[in-house]
Amino acid sequence: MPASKPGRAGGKPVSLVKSILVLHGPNLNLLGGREPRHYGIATLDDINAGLKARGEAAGIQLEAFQSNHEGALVDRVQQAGREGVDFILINPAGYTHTSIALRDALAAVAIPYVEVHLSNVHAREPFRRHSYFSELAVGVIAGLGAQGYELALEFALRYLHTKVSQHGSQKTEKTH
Ligand code: CA2
Repeated sequence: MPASKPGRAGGKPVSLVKSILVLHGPNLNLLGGREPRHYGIATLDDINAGLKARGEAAGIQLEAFQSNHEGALVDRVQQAGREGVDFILINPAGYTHTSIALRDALAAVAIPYVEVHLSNVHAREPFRRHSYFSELAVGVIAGLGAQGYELALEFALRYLHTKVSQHGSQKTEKTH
């Protein structure tokens, strides 16, 4: 992903090439090893490679970032705001249930996002049922394993395509 996109409109960097950031929270670097019952057998590299291939085929820029540190994730979200990233897919992992700071960062940059969880957080311990992120998310996917990321990306691609159509000349919706 470039440090900044060419051109600015209304103070926001703009580019014709859409970009999506995939954020992975703490311990997701361990995927593919322990706890396959909850999190499946795919490694994080497997998941990211699949998403990157699909992004490339769709002609968008896609970058993935994982950190075990809350501040690093906050910094990456702020950076995404400066870069003009168009959409975020985020699995905040354990921070789902604790991090007001990461939620605040997403609210501040106002980039639409889908919250993804590998496991069905509603079928596990009660503390996993509350998320600081769901209320601000465009949508939430949980319990579909690695496929959840793929479905979230398909949604994001269609969401961005629709947005371009609505704001460009391809508008097909009826206006009253
Ligand atoms: O289901 C999800 O995707 C979670 O976000 C995963 C988090 C958990 O705290 C959330 O409640 C639900 C935990 C990620 C830990 O990932 C591991 C992967 C392999 C081995 C151990 C942990």
